[in-house]
Amino acid sequence: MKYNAKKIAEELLKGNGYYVVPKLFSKKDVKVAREQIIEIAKSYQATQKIKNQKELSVLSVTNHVWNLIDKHEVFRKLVQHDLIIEVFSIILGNELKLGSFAARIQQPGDKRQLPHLDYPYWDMYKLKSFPKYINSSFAMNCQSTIMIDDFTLKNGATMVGPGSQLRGYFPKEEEFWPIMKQTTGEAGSVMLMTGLLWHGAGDNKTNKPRVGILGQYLPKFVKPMEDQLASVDMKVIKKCNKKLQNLLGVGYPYPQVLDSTKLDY
Ligand SMILES: O=C(O)CCC(=O)C(=O)O
Repeated sequence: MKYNAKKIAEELLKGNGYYVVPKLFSKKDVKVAREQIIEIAKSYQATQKIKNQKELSVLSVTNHVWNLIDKHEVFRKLVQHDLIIEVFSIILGNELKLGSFAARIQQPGDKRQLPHLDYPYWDMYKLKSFPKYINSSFAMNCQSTIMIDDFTLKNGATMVGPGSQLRGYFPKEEEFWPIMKQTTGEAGSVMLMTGLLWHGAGDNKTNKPRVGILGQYLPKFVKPMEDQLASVDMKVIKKCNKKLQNLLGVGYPYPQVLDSTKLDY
């Protein structure tokens, strides 16, 4: 299926604020990704202090597996899908950077999240810590949510507030719940949005974990949330193609020491 990246970008910016691309990723890639995420999440059980033994019966004690780029080649493939990069380059500029690529597991029984914005807007409830007149005139974050399991109304498919990306302020619950919709889809589908869209994971009322991968993409001038160059092994980075190296920030020159008296000759 051929998608029109410009139209999708327009929908994220000026339309409903989100777009679900059905089954963008192959069953094989999704299976490998799921196996990897589960294996890593399970290994956390051994290293984390578990207060409640019952937690051992679910997939893991964690809601996140961070730094996926370092963990397996399948993630290095998923993160740079042409359609995602094309759409997000229109919105963020063609030197966009990866802010984070992490699995998020909505565990059985996990309650819905409060509606929120994503980094760097996530704490915009502290309005004074942001520039005066900050608004939604341009986006400083794009998010991809890759559905590693089917996302359903029962297992906590991501909740969104259609059109809320235009409001430019932190979500108010009384404004979110009346407009809330859930973004369902089969495993391998991806939901695209900007970090300005009011959203959050839904209630997982099933007895199985709901796994997704959250990809955070930023304009080149926003500091990434995960320090890619410090987190991903240099041996892995050297083997990445140019497109992924650029996403990880290889060669991006700032900040740098420009004061010659501080340079080590
Ligand atoms: O897992 C989801 O559906 C959304 C998660 C999310 O919005 C977050 O953790 O910031």
